[in-house]
Amino acid sequence: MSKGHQGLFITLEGIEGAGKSTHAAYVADLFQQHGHEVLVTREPGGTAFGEQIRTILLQHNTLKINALSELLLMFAARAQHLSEVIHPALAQGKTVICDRFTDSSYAYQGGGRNIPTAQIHILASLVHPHLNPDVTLLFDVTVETGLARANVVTEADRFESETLEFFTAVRDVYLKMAAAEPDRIKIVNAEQDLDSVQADLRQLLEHLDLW
Ligand code: Z5A
Repeated sequence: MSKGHQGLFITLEGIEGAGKSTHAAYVADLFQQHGHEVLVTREPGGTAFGEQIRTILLQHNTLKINALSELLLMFAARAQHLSEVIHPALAQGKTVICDRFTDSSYAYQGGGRNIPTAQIHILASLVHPHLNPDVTLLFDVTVETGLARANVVTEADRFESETLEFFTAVRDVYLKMAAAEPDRIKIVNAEQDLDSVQADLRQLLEHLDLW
C-alpha cells in the first residue's frame, strides 16, 4: 500500500449508534495481537483543545451554531488533533485508529447541513493536504436501528436530536463516498448482531492484509 506516512491510519465512520466506539476497541485489539503499537483516538476531540470544542459542539442548549461555524470548529479541532496526536503517532510507526475523521464532515456538514462538498474539500486540503486514511471502516446501519441503539445509551446530544431526514442524508453521503472510493472505504454490515459484525471485521482486515 503506497502512503506518505510510516504508520497505518484507520478511520471508523457511520451514523450514530452504528457501533464505531464499540468496535474501535476490537479493531485495536486485532492490530495489537499482530504486533502493532496502536493509538485509539476520536473526533471531534483527541486533544485538550479538541475536547473543549467537542463539548461546545455536542451540548444540547440554546447556543446558536450555524452550519459554517460548526464546520470550521470541526476542522479547528482536527488541525490540533493532527499536529498534536495523529502526525506524531504515524511518524513513530504507530497504527492510529480514529473514531470519525473528515468523512464525517462530508457526511454531516455536507449531507446533513447542505454545505457544498467543494467548500469542505478546501478545508480538507488546507488542514491535511498530504494525509488521507489508509482504510476507512464504514459501519452501516439503517437510521432507525442506529438511533434506537444510540438513544438507549445516553440522552440525545445536539446531533442526536436531529431529524430522520438529516440522518438519512448523512447515511446517503457515506454510501456514495464508499461507492466512489471502494479501495479505501470498506462497508461493514453493522445491522447484524455484535458477534457477526466482529467476525466480518476480522475477515475483512485479514483480507486487506494490513498486518
Ligand atoms: N461530527 C460532525 O458532524 N462532523 C465531523 O466532522 C465530526 C463529527 C468529526 C460526535 O458525537 C458527533 O459529531 C457525531 C457526528 C458529529 N454526531 N452525533 N451524534 P459522538 O462521537 O458522541 O457520536 P457518535 O460517533 O455517533 O457515537 P455513538 O452514538 O456512540 O455511536 P457509535 O460509536 O457508532 O456506537 P456505539 O457507542 O459503539 O454503540 C451504541 C450502542 O449500540 C451501544 O450500547 C452498543 O453496545 C450498541 N451496539 C453497537 N453495535 C451493536 C450491534 N451490532 N448489535 C447490537 N447492539 C449494538
